[in-house]
Amino acid sequence: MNELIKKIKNNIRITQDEALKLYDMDLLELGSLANDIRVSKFGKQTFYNINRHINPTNYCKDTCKFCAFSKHRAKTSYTMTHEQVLEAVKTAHNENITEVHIVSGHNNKVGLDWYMDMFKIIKEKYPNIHIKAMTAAEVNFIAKEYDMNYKEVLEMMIKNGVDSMPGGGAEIFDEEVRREICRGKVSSDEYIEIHKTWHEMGRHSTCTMLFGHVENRAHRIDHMNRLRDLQDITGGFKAFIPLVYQTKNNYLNIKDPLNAIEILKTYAIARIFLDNFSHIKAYWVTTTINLSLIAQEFGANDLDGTIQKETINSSAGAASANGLELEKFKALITNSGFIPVQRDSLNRVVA
Ligand code: V47
Repeated sequence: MNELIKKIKNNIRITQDEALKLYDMDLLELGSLANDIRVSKFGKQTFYNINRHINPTNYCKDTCKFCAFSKHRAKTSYTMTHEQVLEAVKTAHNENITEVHIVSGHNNKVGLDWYMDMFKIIKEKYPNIHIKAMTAAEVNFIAKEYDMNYKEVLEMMIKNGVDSMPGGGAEIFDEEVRREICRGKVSSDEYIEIHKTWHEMGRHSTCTMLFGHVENRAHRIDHMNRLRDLQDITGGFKAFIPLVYQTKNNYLNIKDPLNAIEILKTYAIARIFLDNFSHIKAYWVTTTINLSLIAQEFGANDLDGTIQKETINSSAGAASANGLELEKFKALITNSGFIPVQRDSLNRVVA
């Protein structure tokens, strides 16, 4: 272990085997290594943005076992009209958001225009709001459904006002786990190819990892490794977001959710292993706000945003349905000893 610690302290890239070994390290020792890296990059600054999540439809042709959001589990399906989406953006605009984060089910009933016109209408009305929309899973769905290649879908998104892509749909890249939890949706290679193509078009995205279900530690490291490899090539990822699996209302039926130690170790390892990523996000929605604040000491430098409304994770048990009030959010960061810094969707500081 001493050699490995020396390597990390000297900022030398670690291997997958070494990353796996870090799980055996004492939590506080591991946290301290990750914190040193965090402090060297950002000091005590913790970044957040003022955003609004919108999930315009839960109708989904796919059935992911971990999902409580889609109509398969929610039983009732809904699809918002463009007017309803616009109304949600209008309310959020009045509260000074800089970003809308839009993720939908794979709805094969509404047509391609429903997706694209939604972005166009928002952009026309609110040109200053950054539209972060269309996960790689949605891009793959549209491409297959309408017989298009990825580049054509991505170009269409840009033409209609999408600025960046969110990281949803990554789950766990290991093919066997993927077959078990989300058979039939975007494959790992396709996820990587879609983000790579997007980056090559000069655009940015974020990436995620859903953990704490049937995967093991090695699967998590393999997942991060595939992202690190792509980041070496394109540099297009703006953040890595480990999403803690929420146990309620879904088909996975996991009896033992992860404990805080395993979650914090995963954040710390992400900070150390992903040496080519700037922002490691402790998405408070799935981590809980209390643990997110602690994760600031374990390598995380970003807590996402105020969210305002959230459906995907709150359907599965997260306490995020109505977001967090901005002043309270900032006070929580400050009272935990960090400095809240508002950023935009591309990590630039908002004055
Ligand atoms: O893709 C679904 C995940 C994702 C569950 O890119 C679940 O900045 C936990 O991707 N327990 C959507 N997670 C959310 C997402 C996201 C969130 C915040 C920031 C960003 C970003 C992206 O939520 C889905 C899926 O991976 N999810 N069900 C569940 N039961």
